[in-house]
Amino acid sequence: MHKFGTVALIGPPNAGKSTLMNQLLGQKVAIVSPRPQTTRNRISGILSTDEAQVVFLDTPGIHQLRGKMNRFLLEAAWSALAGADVVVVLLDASLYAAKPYMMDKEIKPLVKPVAETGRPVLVAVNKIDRIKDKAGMLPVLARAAELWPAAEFIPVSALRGQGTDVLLKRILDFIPEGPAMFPEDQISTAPVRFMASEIIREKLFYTLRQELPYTTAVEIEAWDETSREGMTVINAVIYTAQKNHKGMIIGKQGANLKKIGSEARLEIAELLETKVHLELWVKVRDGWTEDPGFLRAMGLGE
Ligand SMILES: Nc1nc2c(ncn2[C@@H]2O[C@H](COP(=O)(O)OP(=O)(O)OP(=O)(O)O)[C@@H](O)[C@H]2O)c(=O)[nH]1
Ligand SMILES: [Mg+2]
Repeated sequence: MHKFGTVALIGPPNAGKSTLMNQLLGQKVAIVSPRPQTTRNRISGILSTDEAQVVFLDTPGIHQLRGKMNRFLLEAAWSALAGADVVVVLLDASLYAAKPYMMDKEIKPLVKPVAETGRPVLVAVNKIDRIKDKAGMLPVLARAAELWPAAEFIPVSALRGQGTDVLLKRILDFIPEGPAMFPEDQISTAPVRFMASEIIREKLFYTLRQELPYTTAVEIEAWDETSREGMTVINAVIYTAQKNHKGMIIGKQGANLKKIGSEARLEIAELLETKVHLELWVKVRDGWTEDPGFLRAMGLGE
């Protein structure tokens, strides 16, 4: 018997959704950063084994922020619930152990929309590796069970891979019978160009301070595999919504751009399994985070 199904990964920002997807796939598909609102799209990751093919949908974190881009992010997140066979909710247990008052605020907005899917709910209580005193988990689990009586709770460390085998086994229990829909070696439905732009965006999160990454979007302008033997030449534009951010993004004597470019180039080369020449440009696009046309052009929003 072979199984096929879809799993929505949903949860508050920074809970570890993208980390969990990468861990379950054993390969990096989704970008990860220590800062909230890293993921901006619904991104698929495909796990193929002899017994099953499972499509995971990583999503932007559910938050209460305003603005057009944030509305598009929420739409992308909620849209993953439609058609999912199982919903996996990620929670950051280490955050709640330290700040119990965050729990109600972050969990309550999730319960009703998830319940309305009528699908089984597995709650992955994540980042347990960060909780030194395991007794600190008990009040977190108790309150989570009160807020979400219908859910099943599974402690995990998405980063270290603790408990993720138990989670995967439980997910598979709910995946229906069906043939594989994708070739065995296909890891995502996202095009490589998108993945390259995401890698650049990830490096922005690691290199730039404060709100700078949040004003940026990345567009691949040129992708040339033929002009130079054994090399893919990529031109990418980093858009910023604010004029005064351009210089800060580039950095002193281009230091930031150089760092972002060289880190991204290495990782894109690994993804493409070829040499890569990457050129980055920074352009100002006033207020793009409020411009629906531009947001759609960037793949944000349907
Ligand atoms: N210690 C520890 N850190 C983790 C774990 N899972 C995720 N992290 C870290 O938490 C941060 C956020 O992880 P992401 O996977 O980007 O979180 P996300 O839920 O996808 O965040 P958004 O896309 O912003 O909604 C990163 O610094 C991860 O390395 C874990 O199990 N243990
Ligand atoms: Mg993410």
